[in-house]
Amino acid sequence: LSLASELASAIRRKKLSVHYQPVIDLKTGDCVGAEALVRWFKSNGTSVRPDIFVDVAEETGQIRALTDLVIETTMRELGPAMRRDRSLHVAINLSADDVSSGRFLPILERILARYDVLHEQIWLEATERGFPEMEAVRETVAKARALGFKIAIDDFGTGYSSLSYIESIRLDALKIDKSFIDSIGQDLATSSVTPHIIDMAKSLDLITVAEGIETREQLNYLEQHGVALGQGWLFAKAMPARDFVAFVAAHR
Ligand code: G
Ligand code: G
Ligand code: MN
Ligand code: NA
Repeated sequence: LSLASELASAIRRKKLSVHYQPVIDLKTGDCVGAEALVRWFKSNGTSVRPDIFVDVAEETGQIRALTDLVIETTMRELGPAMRRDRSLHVAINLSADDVSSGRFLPILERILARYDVLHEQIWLEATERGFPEMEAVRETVAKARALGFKIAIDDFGTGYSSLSYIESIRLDALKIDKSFIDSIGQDLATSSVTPHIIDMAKSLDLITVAEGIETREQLNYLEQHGVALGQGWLFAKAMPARDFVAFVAAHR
């Protein structure tokens, strides 16, 4: 059986899981939200890496169904906690196809209403590469923001977007790619770029989120440079919903 057809069957039978990585307020240490990360645990005990099967989904026309399943699972699992705590957000990763078609929006709207989650509690993440310079992207982003969703640009600094293009789209948050966080305190090619990436985000007046924080030194640097939020193994790896809800309760 090919990976593509196994994936089709897993999506159809709703056999994909979602894990949630805590997003931390770097000043207070509070958990303010999560990033939803899709997982595929097969019944034979093995698992497939998301970067592999998300690519397969994109190449074989299954990404729409995957995105829908992630949205539905996330709202079912985190909806009750998000209703109790309106300051809690969850970030959903979108593919380029989702962003340019905007097709997920009505589905997301319907599911939100069902679970009584507010638009502002949902962040939509798209990578810089998912933001081709297209009118359709601009339209989807504008429509989503008008509805109250927050838009975050993922893996910031790794794409080829010009600053003027980024500036021309109204966004809410910018997620600084892990490669820049890795370079903090190291002698790497990206080390000298990191403070500029942070300054750029601040000058654009966006919420800054640092990805992949693994050390206390990185945390201190980011906090001192005014980065608002962060995720990484220093705090927690992505975890099942039940564990995430307990994590939030312990970190508020
Ligand atoms: O934990 P990590 O290995 O989860 O994720 C690997 C890659 O897969 C990352 O680039 C991440 O953005 C992407 N990814 C994880 N979950 C989703 C999802 O639900 N949808 C899409 N489109 N990408 C995802
Ligand atoms: O591309 P995106 O940023 O959506 O993907 C997030 C990816 O980063 C996921 O694969 C997630 O598991 C991974 N990740 C999150 N925090 C850390 C970290 O501190 N260290 C490492 N190595 N990976 C991380
Ligand atoms: Mn992401
Ligand atoms: Na990222």
